[in-house]
Amino acid sequence: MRGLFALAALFVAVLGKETFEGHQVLRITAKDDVQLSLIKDLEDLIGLELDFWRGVTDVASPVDVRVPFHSLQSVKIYLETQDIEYSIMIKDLQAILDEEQKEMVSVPRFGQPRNTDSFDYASYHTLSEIYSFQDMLVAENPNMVSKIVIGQSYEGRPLNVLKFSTGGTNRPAIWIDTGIHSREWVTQASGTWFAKKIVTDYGRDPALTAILDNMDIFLEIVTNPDGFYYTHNTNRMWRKTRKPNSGSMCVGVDPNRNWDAGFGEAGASSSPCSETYRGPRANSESEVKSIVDFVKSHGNIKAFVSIHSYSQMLLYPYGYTRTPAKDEAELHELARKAITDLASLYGTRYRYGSIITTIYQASGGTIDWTYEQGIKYSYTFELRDTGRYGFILPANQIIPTAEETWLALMAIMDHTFKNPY
Ligand code: BHK
Ligand code: ZN
Repeated sequence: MRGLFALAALFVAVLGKETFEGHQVLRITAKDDVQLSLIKDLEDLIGLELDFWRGVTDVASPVDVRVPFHSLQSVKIYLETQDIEYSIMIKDLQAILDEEQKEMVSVPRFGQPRNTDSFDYASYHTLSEIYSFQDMLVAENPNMVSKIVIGQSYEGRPLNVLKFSTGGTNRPAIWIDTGIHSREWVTQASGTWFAKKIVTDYGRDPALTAILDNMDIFLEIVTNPDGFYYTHNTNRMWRKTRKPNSGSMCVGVDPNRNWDAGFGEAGASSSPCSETYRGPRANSESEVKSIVDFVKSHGNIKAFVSIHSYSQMLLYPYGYTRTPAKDEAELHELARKAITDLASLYGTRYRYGSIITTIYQASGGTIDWTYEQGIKYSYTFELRDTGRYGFILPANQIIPTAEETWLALMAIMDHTFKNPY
């Protein structure tokens, strides 16, 4: 059996894309703590090759898990035997991936866009398309936008950050990143839309104009380019970095467990094959270390927003400890305001709170580190949806998602601007 999978992996490596035919995404709901720990036990059965899209939390929140075809029978029998409730969220993953692929190639486009006005914001794009989008935006707005290369990925790709600035030196700044988990495609797509929104609204929207007249915005759209390239060309469900792990066949580190805040404590895995592998040491991933170096050398970042999908949540520190952040009251109130603004557009409902109380314990996470660096307004978004499509959000939801998220971002940026510290 082992040999068969190794052979399958080899074929993928030689011939191209991994397929997900017959894979299902199950939503499992525990009715008590006994059932919850039975579900947790599934995480350790490596041979099943389960992929937890929404991890195990508490009895109140369901678990979403991608089950490969070869494990479906065993998993369903396991659940049914223990009388654990589940439903099928996605009955054939490959079918919706085919749909996604069809949209990417069939949407009428007038060749390659020559400028950012003709760029198709309502479609998903490849890495090279996003890289050329960034260069076009810089070329079109030389007085406001510049591209900073903060480092390179493990495979040697540039880690590009767009800087939006109307002048000054080392102004207080807002950081936004998308796509640190490569498969969360609606985030990179939203990041692209935000970039265009900033240059469009400056001079038109008084609130954004005031912010940009006093602060800089840094936006890293493709925070994990190796993973992103891999999601397009080899495995759509790739989450981690692409650095090999010594002593293991499994590749990659979870870049949201690799930061130096509670690193190595509960809430991350020490196994290289896990989707939440923390890495050999804090900052072992250059995609993480490059941001760490940038944040430290900048020294004047006042808000840090790291954007993921899916689940519809707005989260603040901490993830690794139950000790409340000292600014919890203010962070909570601002989150409430941000999600209220977000919901005003299309009625999309978000939950909000600290990471550990709202999702689960997670150590080595981005915003725990930024918060401990003194960046008070540290937030993580989990964008649409709540699981109907999960990471494969249809492209016709990109713009609505970006638009509503922008309202929440504006709330956070505006508060940061009006509450200097
Ligand atoms: C968010 C912020 C900090 C720590 C964890 C999380 C939840 C996030 C994760 O890293 O496990 C869930 C996720 O990727 C889906 O976006
Ligand atoms: Zn994520």
